[in-house]
Amino acid sequence: AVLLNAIAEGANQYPKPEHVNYTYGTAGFRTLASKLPSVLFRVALLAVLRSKRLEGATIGVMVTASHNPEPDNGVKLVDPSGEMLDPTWEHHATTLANCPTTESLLSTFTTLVTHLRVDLHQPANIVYARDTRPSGPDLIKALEAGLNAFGDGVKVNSLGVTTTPILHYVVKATNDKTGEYGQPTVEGYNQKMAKAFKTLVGNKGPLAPLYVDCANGVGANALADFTATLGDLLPVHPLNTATGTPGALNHHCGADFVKTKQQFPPSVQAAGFLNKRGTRACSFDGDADRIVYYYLHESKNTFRLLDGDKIAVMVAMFLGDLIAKAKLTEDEKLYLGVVQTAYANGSSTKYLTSRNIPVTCVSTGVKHLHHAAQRYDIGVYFEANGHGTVLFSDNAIKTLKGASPTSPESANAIKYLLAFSELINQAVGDALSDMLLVEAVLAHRGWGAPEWDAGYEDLPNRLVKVEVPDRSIFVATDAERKLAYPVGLQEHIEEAMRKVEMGRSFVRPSGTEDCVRVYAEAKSSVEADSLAITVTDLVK
Ligand code: 16G
Ligand code: ZN
Repeated sequence: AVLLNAIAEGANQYPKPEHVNYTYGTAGFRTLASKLPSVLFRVALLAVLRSKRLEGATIGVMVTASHNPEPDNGVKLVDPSGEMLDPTWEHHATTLANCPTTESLLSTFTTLVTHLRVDLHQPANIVYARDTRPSGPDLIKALEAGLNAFGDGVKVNSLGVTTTPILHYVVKATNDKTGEYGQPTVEGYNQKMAKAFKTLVGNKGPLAPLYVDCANGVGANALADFTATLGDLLPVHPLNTATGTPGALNHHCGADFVKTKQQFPPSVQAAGFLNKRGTRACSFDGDADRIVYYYLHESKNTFRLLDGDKIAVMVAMFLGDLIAKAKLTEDEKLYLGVVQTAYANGSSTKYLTSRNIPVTCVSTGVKHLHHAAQRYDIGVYFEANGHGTVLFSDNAIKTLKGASPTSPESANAIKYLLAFSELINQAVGDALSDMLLVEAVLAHRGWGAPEWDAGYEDLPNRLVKVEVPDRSIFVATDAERKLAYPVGLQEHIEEAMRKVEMGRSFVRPSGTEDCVRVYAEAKSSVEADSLAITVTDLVK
């Protein structure tokens, strides 16, 4: 009763706006920041319930809207292992967020406690953070109001302003009672990565300078902290670091801009360093969980994108070579595979499968990729948009630690594989950690951007956003590569595909916006365009 009174008091200060319907989707709750205070208050309640349900395991709460424009914001929950919230709980988040009144919130809360068998006497631990958005502080206050309703029943740890992947790291490290994953702090994160990076490339430095577009977001802070820890092994030149400038966040910069526009951020181009052969730059997104690379093609003088697919292919090939060099015995054999979505460029999939690297295709959204990657000993997953990581199974780590090297080469390969497992964020895609992963592989291969790019040529492709009256009539199947509904549409899409050389197209309802997306690729740019237009017309 004391608790319910406290919740009621708080809830009254954060009433749900009328006529708004919230959904906890692939990216948590995400919308205009002004619509979110009540959601934050209620998310706090759910986070505490989840932590208590899991006997006090630490749950994370991240306040961010990633690559969205600055007026947006969002919130998502992180499970104890550092992964996204258990999908069966997403629905409870939606239910709480949509209770129209304080009374209905209280009764829903009480029902959830019973239904989810939560013992309110259990401890609860919550760690939270936000990105640099101006709406962040007020939303954090709403979150804290929800947490405070439990009084001493919950312990909180605020990380202040930090990246999404650092929050995931801290959650995972806090819950790892062995302490092996690393110290559960921002410093612990930086030290762990710096140490692994030095093991991998310490004798190859200083590396070629790297230009990093921080999207005017929180990645700028994380990058500065990390480079201070690392020293001058990797000369980093940060760009777009104006986290305090209103309107600057993600504006004409950042990973999403580069990937969707397929062009340089004007600010990066203006900096003028791209003309030097092989000079590579990369862009983080607004919360630094995505990264893409790019460079200027020397003779053609054109923009060349090195996206999530290019990263996945280079990394998988390199780790595959290391596994071969490790000369593990038959019993110790490690299976490596790549997980992609339907958005992966057809050329990348073909490149991998023709080199006997197994590829799994899953639906869009990190949780699907993450779970599929867990089925390999070493699972490389990347979305084309630059979100991804590499997962090392417990078996892989145990095997590598226990392996007896047969030569100096195999000893080195084993050492490097273990260092990669430390360098790579095992919880979630992480722009900073992925950047170091790419840099380490390039340094080992002795490659610049053009050599990395040379592996395969992307098929020209188009992504079209189509506004439709009701996107719920579009139901995708087969890892979103086909449409099950509306009945008959898939046949027409396939007919259009057959008309262009190497044509591939699919349609799926967006999980984050009120639209459907049409993807088309083909042998030539003209054919990709025409396929995209035909399929868009079919959908309208
Ligand atoms: C979310 C997903 C991202 C995916 C995107 C697709 C997470 C953390 N994020 O941002 O992985 O690429 O949605 O958006 O899962 P769409 O459904 O609007 O195409
Ligand atoms: Zn992001």
